[in-house]
Amino acid sequence: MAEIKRIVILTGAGISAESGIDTFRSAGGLWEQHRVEDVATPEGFARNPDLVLGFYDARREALASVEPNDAHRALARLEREFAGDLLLVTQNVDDLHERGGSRRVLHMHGELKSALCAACEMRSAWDAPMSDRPQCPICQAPSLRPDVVWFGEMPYQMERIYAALSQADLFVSIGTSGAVYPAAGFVQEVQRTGADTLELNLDASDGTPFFREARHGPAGSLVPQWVDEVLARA
Ligand code: BV8
Repeated sequence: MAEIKRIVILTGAGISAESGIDTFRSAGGLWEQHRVEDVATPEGFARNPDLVLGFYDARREALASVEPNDAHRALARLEREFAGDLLLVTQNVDDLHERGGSRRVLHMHGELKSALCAACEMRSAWDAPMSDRPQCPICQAPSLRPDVVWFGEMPYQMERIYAALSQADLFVSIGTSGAVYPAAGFVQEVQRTGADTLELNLDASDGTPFFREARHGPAGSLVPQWVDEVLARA
């Protein structure tokens, strides 16, 4: 087994499921409770900002009543103890990776605890509702929106992600359905370089066929087990 020196990890809603955060596509999941077009597109925000700000205010508030789980903590341990390069990319807008101890987390779809001002385009750490149209801490305009990437918008730090994928020895996907691009296309990017690929997911995803190895089960047990293996080998 070739020595693993550079790892890129992609996580999705499945890693936070055992913490009590709804995933998107599961039965009763977020996309069953709300139409994607209404709550997660710039057009939906323009049409009905109260609906969208309320949707994200509720998800931001709910963060106070959930805790990171063993999968989040195991990835934080990997960051601390792995001697090689590690890039943790998440599609999640929750803060459970950071509360689990991870220091370097790339939120490619944004964060609930960040506000983006539509007037000055500056970002501010934000942990309060937006439905009452609070002022931007920087320009005072009442034009804050959730700092999340909606459908049709460009995800964050794509150059940095593609650069790391092109250098990776191993790409690991955890708790994602592989249904949303460009994230769902990362495994094929890596396949082209001949690097190794591993999926850790509750069940088969749209991307499973592209992974050299797939382990199916809850992230709370699969991820600590896999991290033990990597650190034992390093
Ligand atoms: C863009 C933030 C231009 C907001 C989100 C190519 C082909 C077709 C379509 C497209 C394409 N390229 C672009 C598109 C359009 C679109 C897209 O992909 N549409 C889909 C529906 C077909 N993409 C976009 O619009 C993107 N922007 O393309 O800009 C561009 C083009 C090229 C390069 C650059 C830019 C922007 C997409 C981002 C939208 N914002 N979230 C918010 O959170 O409200 S997407 C959101 O859904 C998540 O962030 C995530 O990305 C996505 C999927 O969710 P998952 O995290 O995977 O969750 P899901 O519920 O689906 O699955 C959970 C999985 O976990 C399941 O497999 C389950 O089995 C597993 N699981 C459950 N419990 C556990 C578990 N696993 C382990 N343990 C458990 N306990």
